[in-house]
Amino acid sequence: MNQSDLIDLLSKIPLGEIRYFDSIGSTNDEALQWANEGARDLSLIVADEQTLGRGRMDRVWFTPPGTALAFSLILRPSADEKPHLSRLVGLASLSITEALHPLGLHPQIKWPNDVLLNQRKVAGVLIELVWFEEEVSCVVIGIGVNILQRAVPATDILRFPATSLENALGNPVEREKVLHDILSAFTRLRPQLGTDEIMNKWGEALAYRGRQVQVEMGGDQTVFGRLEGILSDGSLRLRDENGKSVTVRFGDVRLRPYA
Ligand code: BT5
Repeated sequence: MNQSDLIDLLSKIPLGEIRYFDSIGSTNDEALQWANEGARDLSLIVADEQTLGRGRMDRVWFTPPGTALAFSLILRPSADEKPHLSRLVGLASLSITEALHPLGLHPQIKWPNDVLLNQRKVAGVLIELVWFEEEVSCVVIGIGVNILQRAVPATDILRFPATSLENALGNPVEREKVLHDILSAFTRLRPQLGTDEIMNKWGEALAYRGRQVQVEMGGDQTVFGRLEGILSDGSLRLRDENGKSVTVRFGDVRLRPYA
């Protein structure tokens, strides 16, 4: 990968500026800084390796060189998009699932931010906001996808089983094509952010729908229930054992199948 090949590869997608790094701390950190310096809408940072890749709550995201996709997209949301920013994690996850369908794969979204193949995590999304006074001025959407099996960390550091596209397909896939297809899906889906259509797609792609799950809420609170779907703000809807509807909002949450 290099900057000029990336520019050629992505030339048909209406992106902002593109920056490529052989190695970086975290593409999200670089994107947050660039956003503050005035990056254009849909500017993109791609790295071959991350030495300080992050997940939610500053957890480590492993990105060894030559094995994975690690990139961040900077969005300057329009006034129409601003009421729906909590849906962006769904939009980003759906962009990944849509890019994997043509490979014959059947990915699912483990709410809130993981993409699974065969019940294992193949990709993660990290959304971070940049505020200007009382308003969000930019959103950074970080996406990591395990392309080769060498991208998958050792099991002892994993909170959930992980896999790669190489493992799911039985052969390596060209990561540039996956990057192209995710970004192309994202720009195609973005105009649907405020619509029911995107919520329906998100709901249909959910892992564990109709199944009993447990959600660890950070601290020591755990909620159990049947996973029913997603609310219009992207919260998760469960039905508990007493038939009561329970809403789980974003935060330090950890979803697991239970029975
Ligand atoms: C995520 O967090 O899944 C969000 C990951 C976002 C990574 C992208 S890469 C580009 C951009 N720049 C960044 O610095 N980050 C974004 P979370 O749900 O909190 O999951 C984190 C957990 O996933 C860790 O605690 C590990 O257990 C596990 N993990 C780490 N590396 C992994 C990998 N390569 N594949 C699968 N699981 C991994």
